[in-house]
Amino acid sequence: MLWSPEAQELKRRLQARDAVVGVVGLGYVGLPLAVEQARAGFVVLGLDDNGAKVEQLNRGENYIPDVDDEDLRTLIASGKLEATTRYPELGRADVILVAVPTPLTPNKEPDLSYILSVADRIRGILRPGQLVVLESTTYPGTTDDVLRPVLETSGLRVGEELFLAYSPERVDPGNPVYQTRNTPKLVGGSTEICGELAALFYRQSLTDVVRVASPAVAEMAKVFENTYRAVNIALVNEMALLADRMALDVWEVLEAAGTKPFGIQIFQPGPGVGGHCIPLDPFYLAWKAREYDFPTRFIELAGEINLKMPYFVADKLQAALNAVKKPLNGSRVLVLGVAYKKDINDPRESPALKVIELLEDRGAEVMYHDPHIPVLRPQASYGRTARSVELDAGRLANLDAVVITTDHTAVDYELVAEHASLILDTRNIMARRGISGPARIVKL
Ligand code: SAJ
Repeated sequence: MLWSPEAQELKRRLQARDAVVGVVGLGYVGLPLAVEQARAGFVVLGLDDNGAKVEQLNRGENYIPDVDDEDLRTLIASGKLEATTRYPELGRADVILVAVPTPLTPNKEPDLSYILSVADRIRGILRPGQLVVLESTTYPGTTDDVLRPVLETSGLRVGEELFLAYSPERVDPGNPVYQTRNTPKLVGGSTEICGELAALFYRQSLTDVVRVASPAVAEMAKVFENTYRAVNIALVNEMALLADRMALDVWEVLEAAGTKPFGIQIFQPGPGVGGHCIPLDPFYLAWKAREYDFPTRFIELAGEINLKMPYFVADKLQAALNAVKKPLNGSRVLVLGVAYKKDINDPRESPALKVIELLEDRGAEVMYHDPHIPVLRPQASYGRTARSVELDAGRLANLDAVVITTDHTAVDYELVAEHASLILDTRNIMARRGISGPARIVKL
């Protein structure tokens, strides 16, 4: 393995930790990553197109719950970390990490526009001796077949003067145990030397770095991780649909199955699948597989079942109201929790938004309460601004139903059970809290 002078110089800088690290995209992946690299001793330059975020960061103000406020303030004050919107400043970075969104187009095709926009804007400032690492979740082949050609229009050759790798983010927002620092990190280099340099870089800040043969192996592993979740969540959701038909308690069935000490991982049924990963990433693989005449039926079926769940929730509520001779049309309903999962403040792709839309379409008067989301702004799946209402005895007593769509910890479920008349619990939180009434509680 022949190390070019540029590769040797970069290796030295990484080992001495006097390399400058650029992080493009300062969201729930990029900011924790930037903080981790700065804590490891690198000078870090964060880059984001959102000027307000950049100003907020440069004032030492944090906006990502998984980042410690004090850590950020200290790193900004010490000059170890700074943010900018100006791409030319990345010219001084020895390492450039790219953590930008990889959404889907309206007809569920990969949207690489963010990655391509970054590639187009950095290729002009690339210089010999830089390492570029893509972290965004994407289909196998993106790094070598899409990103590499754009970067090489700079005239720099990957593996000689320029180094390229893929290392998927594995951030589980809100996870109290696994954060950026202690989550094993896959690294696949476009060439052997690229892989060596990328692994060396991450080893300076993370506890467990796993080298794989190529970017495509790492890309495929990451998409598989999220496909695994989407398929298994869909499986328990299908069990919930079937158990409902059979008048069985799916939660009891799954709890029983979960007593098996080996060979099973129990997922939980719910109102649907939200977030910016699980509903989207598997379709990156499905799209790529079509190029090989390969129908990924598990992915399509999982998507179909998970998308059914908000409709099932609306039907369940309609039936529960019907049992007390109340039409859903005209009923006052409180949706409890609009974040896509518990104890976070992110409503993206949240199934609760679809539930609200369906209930309103069926004539219900819907309001929401979410302790982490005081204001719900218009977004892809939700057309207007709404404000979280307070949970109080008077309001609860004046409702026809409460639908628990997100099982946030910071909610007074006893108060809800005390004053509401009907609760549709799509997360089984009431049973988990040992609450059985006096409200009538219907489970998914
Ligand atoms: N959900 C269920 N039942 C379950 C688990 C989840 O209905 O048993 C729902 C959640 O309520 C949520 C959605 O699925 O709406 C996604 O849940 P998630 O826990 O996968 O949440 P994400 O997308 O924030 O995080 C995932 C990471 N989660 C875990 O590994 C636990 C991981 O797959 C990725 O690191 C991350 O997406 C990503 O960035 O790709």
